[in-house]
Amino acid sequence: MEIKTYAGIPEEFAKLEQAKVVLIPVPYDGTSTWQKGADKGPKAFLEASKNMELFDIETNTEVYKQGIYLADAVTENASPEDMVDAVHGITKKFIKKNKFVTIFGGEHSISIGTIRAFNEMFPNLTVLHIDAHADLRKSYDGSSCNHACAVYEASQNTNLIQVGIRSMDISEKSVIDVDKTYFAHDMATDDAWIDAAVEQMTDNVFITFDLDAFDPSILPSTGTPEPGGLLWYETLDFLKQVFNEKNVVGFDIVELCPNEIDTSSDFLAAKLYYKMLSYKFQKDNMDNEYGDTYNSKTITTPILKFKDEDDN
Ligand SMILES: [Mn+2]
Repeated sequence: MEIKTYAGIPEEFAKLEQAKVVLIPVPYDGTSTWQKGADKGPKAFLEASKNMELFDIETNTEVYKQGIYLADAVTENASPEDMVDAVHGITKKFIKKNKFVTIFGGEHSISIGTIRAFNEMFPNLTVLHIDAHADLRKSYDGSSCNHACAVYEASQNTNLIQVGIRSMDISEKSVIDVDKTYFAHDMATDDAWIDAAVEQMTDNVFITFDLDAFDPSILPSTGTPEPGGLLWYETLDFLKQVFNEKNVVGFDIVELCPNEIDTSSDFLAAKLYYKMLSYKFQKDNMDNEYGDTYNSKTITTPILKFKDEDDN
């Protein structure tokens, strides 16, 4: 990838040693079933980010000054399983460096690796899954590392909360926990879901954000668009509350499937990513306890600092 820094930020804010945030691109599209092109997502996202203004009005911050390191893209694609292993390994490596780790896909199967890494490193993990689709199949098309299986593993060994769901297979009914699922048709008529969902979260929260959760009217460039999705400000209101009340330990954003005619979806994805960082670091001064690594007092778990080891 010829793009050297996230959003074209000056190199002084993009060095690994000083950066609190790591961004790992995963241009993978091995298992998508309908429109191909999620492998081009990271490049379109990074291009759009370069054209974004970097002062966030709402939080009155310039979060890029916390430092954002753009990692080498994960290009392993020999098999879905190999890709998941590679994503898992690299994600864990950067968590152990005490960075706030973020991942941009690629299709949703990459999250099997990201979630596995976060779940191994943070106790009592909540996975907040924002998506149009339930993604709860145990296996699909001969693999448990298919995009249709993105959160099956999380459903078995994390506190999984699903938001925005409006499409699923009947076979997933035996897996889905309806008490922790917020269906789009209910969300459309009552905003009590925001408080209810936050209430169900443990302190450590990993967010996996499938962009098809958004309504196709504001985000058409995704592999499997579904009508009736989230709009911009309700999404931000929800995320703001999650970041304010919980210890968000990392996030991924997946399923941007760009096209050359309309780049507005790429910009939405770029802005969403930056907003999430702005909320995360809103209360951080430039020189407080974060230092040059993500090793925050806000981690209220027994793990205060990970040893920087190269093993997985
Ligand atoms: Mn989806």
